[in-house]
Amino acid sequence: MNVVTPPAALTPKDFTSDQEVRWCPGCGDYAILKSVRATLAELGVEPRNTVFVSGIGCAARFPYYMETYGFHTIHGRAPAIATGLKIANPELDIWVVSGDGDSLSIGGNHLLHVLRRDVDLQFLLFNNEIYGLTKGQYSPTSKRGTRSPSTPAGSIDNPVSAASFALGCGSRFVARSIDTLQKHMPTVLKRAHQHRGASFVEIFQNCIVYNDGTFNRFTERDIAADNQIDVVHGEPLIFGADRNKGLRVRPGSLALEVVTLGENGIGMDDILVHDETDRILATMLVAMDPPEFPVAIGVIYCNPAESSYIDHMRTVPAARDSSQGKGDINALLRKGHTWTVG
Ligand SMILES: Cc1ncc(C[n+]2csc(CCOP(=O)(O)OP(=O)(O)O)c2C)c(N)n1
Repeated sequence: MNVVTPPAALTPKDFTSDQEVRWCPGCGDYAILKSVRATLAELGVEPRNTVFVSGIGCAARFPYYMETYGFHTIHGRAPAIATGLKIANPELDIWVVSGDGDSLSIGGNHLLHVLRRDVDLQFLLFNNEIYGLTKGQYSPTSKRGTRSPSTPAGSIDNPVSAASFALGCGSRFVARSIDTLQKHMPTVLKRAHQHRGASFVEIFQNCIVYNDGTFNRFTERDIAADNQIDVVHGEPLIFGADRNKGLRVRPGSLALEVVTLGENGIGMDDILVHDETDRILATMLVAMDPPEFPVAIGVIYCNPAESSYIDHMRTVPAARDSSQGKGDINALLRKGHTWTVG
């Protein structure tokens, strides 16, 4: 009798390429790389079906470091390449890795379309609020007043919120994590992978050289618990070092407010319960910022659809053939006005 040996489970090392990682020492990208490798091993995905697609930037060096297929493409165009790949081979599991400049500046248009089309892939936006690779110019997510080589007197542009943008594009999966959260990030990445459609994950990533500490207001160890809220579907929106703060809708308004349990008669019944399918709640959660509010991380919005972009694409030729018959490209080219260039 033949005995079939089950394939050995893959480990993060199996997703590690032989390329030397060339990010600055202390860059948040290392922690994200570690988390992604661990997530893929835990998911048990096959490297031969997995593709990492990136544009240009420090974050975009990611595909080199993964023992999977990969494309290091052109600035801001990873969504277009990834869309083409998915259409050509829907079996592929596609992860796009991009920086905030790559995806919201030159690539803003492309990000918009991959999200609204809902192409089945995971889009990871490493947000460090700066251009890292080109030595620290301000980016579309940089805070107003950011001093950089391109804005020595301080930027006068209002920043865009990556997660609000994704919701505005019609993304049906919007989540967030932080580079240093090695336990949290895999849970978010696994949910993103599970979701059919375009999953958008913003990862706050510290650029130690050009924008060090830009997220300290909610990532510093001693204040993190009071300035972050990890939202979990079906669970009350509570946070704080003492787990005694919560979010509720301010009576008589359409706004959120932070309340303290046990104060002014506030009890658990007053606290909102997270519903990840609620788009309006998601819109309010992604807009929160310290010091008034904690920053929301976790799966903020997830609204599954029954069919995917690829399913729809398959129905188009069938509908066309049944109404107009099979096309003939030769006949089409020779139809109507033709001319010969002498
Ligand atoms: C067409 C084009 N324009 C500009 C550049 C220069 N450039 C390279 S990376 C980059 C921005 C990178 O910033 P970001 O996407 O935030 O990624 P990070 O390096 O911070 O990870 C720019 C403007 C380029 N390579 N190609």
